Amino acid sequence: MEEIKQRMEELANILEEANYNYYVLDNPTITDQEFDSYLRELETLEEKYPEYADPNSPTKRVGGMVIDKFKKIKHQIPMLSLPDVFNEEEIIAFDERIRKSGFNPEYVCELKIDGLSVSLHYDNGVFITGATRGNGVVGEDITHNVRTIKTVPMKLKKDVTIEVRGEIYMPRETLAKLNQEREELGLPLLQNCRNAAAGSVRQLDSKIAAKRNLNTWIYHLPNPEDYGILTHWEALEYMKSLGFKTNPANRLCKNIDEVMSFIHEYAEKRPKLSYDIDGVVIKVNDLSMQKNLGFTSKYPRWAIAYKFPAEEVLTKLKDIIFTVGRTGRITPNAVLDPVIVMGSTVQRATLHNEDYIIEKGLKIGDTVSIRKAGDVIPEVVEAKVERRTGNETDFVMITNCPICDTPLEKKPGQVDHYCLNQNCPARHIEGLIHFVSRHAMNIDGLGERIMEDFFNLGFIKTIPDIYHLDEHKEDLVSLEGYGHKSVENLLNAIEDSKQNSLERLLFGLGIGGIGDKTALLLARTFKTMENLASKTKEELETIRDIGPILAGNIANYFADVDNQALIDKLKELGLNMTYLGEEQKENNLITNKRFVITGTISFMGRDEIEGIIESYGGHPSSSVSSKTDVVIVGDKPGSKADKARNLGIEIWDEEKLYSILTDLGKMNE
Ligand code: 1X8
Repeated sequence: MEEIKQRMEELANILEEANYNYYVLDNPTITDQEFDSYLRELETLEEKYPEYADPNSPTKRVGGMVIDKFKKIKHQIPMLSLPDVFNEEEIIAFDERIRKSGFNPEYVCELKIDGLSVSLHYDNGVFITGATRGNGVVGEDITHNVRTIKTVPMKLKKDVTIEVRGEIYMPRETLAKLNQEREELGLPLLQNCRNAAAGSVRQLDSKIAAKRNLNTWIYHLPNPEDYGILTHWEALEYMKSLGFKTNPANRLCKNIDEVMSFIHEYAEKRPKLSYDIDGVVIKVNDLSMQKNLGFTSKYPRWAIAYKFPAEEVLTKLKDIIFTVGRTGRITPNAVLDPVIVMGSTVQRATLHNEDYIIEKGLKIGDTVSIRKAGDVIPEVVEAKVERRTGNETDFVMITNCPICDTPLEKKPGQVDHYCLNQNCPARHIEGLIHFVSRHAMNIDGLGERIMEDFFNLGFIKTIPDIYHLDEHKEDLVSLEGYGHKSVENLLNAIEDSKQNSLERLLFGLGIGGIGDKTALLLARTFKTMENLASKTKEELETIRDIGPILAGNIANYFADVDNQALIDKLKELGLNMTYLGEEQKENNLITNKRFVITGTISFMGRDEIEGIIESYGGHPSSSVSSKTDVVIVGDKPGSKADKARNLGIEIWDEEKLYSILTDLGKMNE
């Protein structure tokens, strides 16, 4: 037996070493076949002798561990953030401030990785936990996912007890591939590497993180004095010697001029790196100097993060189109040849107003430079006049509303043009957003932002337009963040919404004072739209909970010819106008079953879970009895869990609930 245990340890060591050589040093020492054969041997032994299986075994790198919630981990030393600086003057000022304290510092320059910070703990060289930064004081235990990251050693090269910190990131290429897959599956695309990495480590099931090709750069040793270390550079070397992946770009700089050269060098190299960075971190090298400089209430005084200016890229200004806001304000928008800025595709940018365009001297057909302000909202920086061919056309401000053709007005001293027509359909946007919202027609994929976009693009101007969206299928597919599959899903969701029960449509119409509860009451009482529309104010008032004001609103709504025309149109389009009783979505695990939830569910609020159960025709209830079909047990469950067990009632733990909700498409990521 001892021999078997020894062989298992030996195999684990061989595999861990091979893994280190391959992933950290980028220098394979054994063939894939050899690796696989050792791995299989170890897997077989672990199956046979589970008592010897190590939770940190190389076999666990593929994931498989599922947790039911994220435990909190308190950081022994808070994980601080760094003060950001945005220009060279501020870097010089940082250096001068330190010199004024009587120091002549060396600096370490490092790349600022766009990922998420992580703290790793080892006990006698053995990996124990991985935690996110969280709020800096308390983070989340992501140990199960960290184990799947190949560059995180499970066993250090020395048997030290240590904490190190660094960044988990997703390589750019991995994000691109992942988004390609998501596009094919009709899932929303991930916006950048940082969100993708953060989303990956916040998975309960480690199989997902294992597939995300996450990687690490380790850059901080919180307790250097415990290891006799005197400079940050030594700390980096030490962590490297233990088997951590430290960034080869790190550089020891003798003075601030060398710091500037580093910054210039990496501003150049940035686009060619295989991962996203958003700046350079500059740290005082000498640890006693660091100690002397100390901290402000929020930040260390011995380090800063220089943030690169937003990346600028060139593209073509194909057109300028105008949108009308809720207040009637007109906004010109640049229509651009799609281009990738900071990892996401840009094809629209706001041009604010007429003056802004005139000031920048933009012509349609110009080559323009684009950047993301605050790295999120794209903006046009300038026209590249030297690239003009003579085929550009002058910009001309419109004089009439692009939606209703009313002449635009511009008040003296103001820059904005307005459409002041109270009945301009542009103002209907709020009503449209309400119509598709969750408690109304509940059309998945038509969120507020998207409705505004579709409105501005002219695809949806009135409620019936929603049901004609399929006519814009080709345009939709070409939009940012959309693929064939997601457009397909959206159009299906719209089509499906035609079958909604009457109360959803009633609520969606936005009749004054009619909330979702009243809409349900009306639908239950009158059964059909026609019947409801035929009632007088007096007749409506006889219903319990319907007062004179509501009754008046309803009667007036149906007396209006425009509203009558709208309802006729919707009927023609095939929208259901009758009360269907219980919602019609079905799922054999939920429909017609009685549920009780006890304890806290870590990933979703109780209301939301109950809402989903109801939407599938299940019945949430608060007390367990022999009639209860399923008890969902979260953290700190009450006596209900025991009662359920005694009664032999089916129990779903968080993991089971999570997987069912995932199957129903109710979990993001
Ligand atoms: C954040 C980061 C640091 C480093 C790299 N990337 C980051 N995102 C580094 O020191 N090399 S330090 C840091 C922080 O202290 N908040």
